[in-house]
Amino acid sequence: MSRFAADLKPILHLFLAERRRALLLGAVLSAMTVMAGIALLGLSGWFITATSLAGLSAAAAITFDVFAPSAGIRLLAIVRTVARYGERLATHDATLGVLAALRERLFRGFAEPGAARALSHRPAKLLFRLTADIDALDSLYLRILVPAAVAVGAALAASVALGLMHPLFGLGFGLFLAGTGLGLPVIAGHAARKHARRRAHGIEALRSRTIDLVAGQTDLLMAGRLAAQKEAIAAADGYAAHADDRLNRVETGLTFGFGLVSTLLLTVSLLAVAALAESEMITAPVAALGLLVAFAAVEPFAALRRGALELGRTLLAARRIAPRLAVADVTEPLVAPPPGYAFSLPDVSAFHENSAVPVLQGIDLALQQGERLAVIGSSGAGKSSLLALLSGELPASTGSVAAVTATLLTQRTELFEDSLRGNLLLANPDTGEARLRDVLAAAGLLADVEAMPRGIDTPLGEGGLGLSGGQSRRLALARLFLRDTPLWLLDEPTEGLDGANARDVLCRLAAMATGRSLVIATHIRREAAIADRIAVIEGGRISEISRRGEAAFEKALDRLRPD
Ligand code: DGT
Ligand code: MG
Repeated sequence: MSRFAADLKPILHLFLAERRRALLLGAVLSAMTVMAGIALLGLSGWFITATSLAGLSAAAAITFDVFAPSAGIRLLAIVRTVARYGERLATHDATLGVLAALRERLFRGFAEPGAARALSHRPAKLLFRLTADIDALDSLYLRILVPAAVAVGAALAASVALGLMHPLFGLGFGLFLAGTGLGLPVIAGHAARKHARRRAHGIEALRSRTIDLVAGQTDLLMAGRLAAQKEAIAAADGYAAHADDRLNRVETGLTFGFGLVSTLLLTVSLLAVAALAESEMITAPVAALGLLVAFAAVEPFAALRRGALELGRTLLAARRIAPRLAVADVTEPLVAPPPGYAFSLPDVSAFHENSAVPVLQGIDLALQQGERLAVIGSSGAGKSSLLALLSGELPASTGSVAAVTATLLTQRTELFEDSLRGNLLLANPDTGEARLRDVLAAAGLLADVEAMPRGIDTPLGEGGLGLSGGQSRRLALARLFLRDTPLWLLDEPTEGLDGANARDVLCRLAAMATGRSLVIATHIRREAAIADRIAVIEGGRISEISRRGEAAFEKALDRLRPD
C-alpha cells in the first residue's frame, strides 16, 4: 500500500497543482449527476405508485397533488443533464490539460544531459513512455478516483434515504454496498495488476522488436537473424496475448461478482421494503422509492470496473514516470569562461552513465577566442566525449566546465523526416531563401540540391533517407553554418567526403568560422591542418599539445590519415 502511495504521490501532486479547481469541480458535478439520477429514479417510482394508488379511489384522486412531484422530476432531469454536460467539459478539459503539462515535464526531463543519451539507445521505449504511459495516467482520475468517490457518495446518500425508512435497513445496505462495491474492484485490481504489467511489457517488447525488424531488415537478413527476430516478435505477441487473456478472465470474474452482489442486494432490499410496507411502517409508494434508490445506488460501482482492471497499468506508468518528474525544471547553464577565452577546463574528469571508469581524466585545457584546436587520438580515446563535455551533454564529475555557447556537429549525422528546408530551418527558423542557398553552397551541396526535381523542398525519409552518406554530412554542415555561436565543436566534419570535395568544404568552413573558436575531433590530416594547436588524447588523458610551427605539430599531423 505504501508503495502505491509513493508511486502515485508525485503524479497526484502534479494533477492537483495543474488544474485543482477544474478537477474538484468535475468530481462535484460527477457526484451531482449520480445523485440526481438516484433521486430521479426514486421519485419517479414513488410518483407512479402513488398516482396509481390514488386512481383507485375518486376522493384520493381529487386531492392528490400531481404538480409538485412532476415538477420535481422535471427539475431533477434537468439538473442531471446539465451536471453531466458540465462534468464532461470540466473533467475532460482538466485531464487533457494535466496530461499536456505532464508531457512537457517529461520532455524537459528527457532533455537533461545523459537522460536523452540513455534513451536514444532505445527510441522505441522513449516513444512508448511518451504515448502509452501518459495515456495510462488519464484513467487515474477519470476511471479510478472520480468513480470511487462518486460511488461511495451514492452509497452514503442511499443509506441515509433508506435509513429514514428503517435505521437498520439503511445501515446494513450502506455497509454491504460500500464493502462489496469497493472490495470487489480492489480484489480484482490486485489480481489484474501482474497481468496488466505483463501486458504492458509485452506490448513494449513487441513494438521495439518490430521497429528493430523494420529498421534493421538488411542487417538481420545478412546476419541470418531474420527468422530469429520474427520468432522474438511472435514470442512478445504471445506473451502480451496471454496476459490479455488473464485480464479478460479477471474482468469476467469481476462482472460476475458485481452481478451476484447487486442481485443479492436488490433481493434483500425488496424483501426489506415489502416487510416494512407489510407492517405499515412505510407506504407502498415509499417502498417503490426505496427499491429504486437501492437499484440506482448499485450502478455507480459498476463504473469502477475498468478502473480496477487498469490499475496495474496505471501504477506501472506512475512508477516509470515519477522519477522523471523529480528532475529539476531547468538545467544550470554552463559557467562563462574567463574573458578572452572560448572555454577552460581546469583538471576535469567525467564518466559516462553506467560506467565505472572515467572516460576523461585530468583534462587541463583552455582555448582562446578565435583559436582552432584539433583533437586527435585513436578510436575510443575520448575525442567525442571531450566535445560532449564542452557542449554540456556530458557532466563533469570533478572540476567544472566553463564555456561560451557552442554548437556541436555530432559524429553521426542526425537528419529528420522532413524536407531539406525543414532540416536546415531547425538550426535557425528565421532564415531567408538567399541565406539557405548560401549555406548549401558553402557545404558544397547546392548543385546536388538543384539537380533534385523538388529542389530544397525535397522530402527526406527518416534519418535522412534519400541522401547519400556524404550528402547527409554536407547537409549537417550547412545546418551548422546557420548556427551563429562563438564556438563550434566539430566531430570529424568531412568524414565520408572524397578528397577534392572535402578540401573544398573545409576551405569554406574555415572561411565561415572566421572569428569563431573551433574544436575539431579528427583522424584525418586535412581537418587537423586548419588548426592552430593539436591535442593528442590517449585513454581519456591529454598526452601532448603542440602549436603550429613546432616540430611536434608536424609530427602529430604526420600520424594522421593522409588526404
Ligand atoms: P572514435 O569516434 O571512434 O574515433 O572515438 P572517440 O575518441 O570519439 O571515443 P568516444 O569519446 O566516443 O568514446 C570514448 C570511450 O567512451 C569509449 O570507450 C566508449 C565510451 N563511450 C562513448 N559513448 C558512451 C556512452 O554513451 N555510454 C557509455 N557508457 N560509454 C560510452
Ligand atoms: Mg568519436
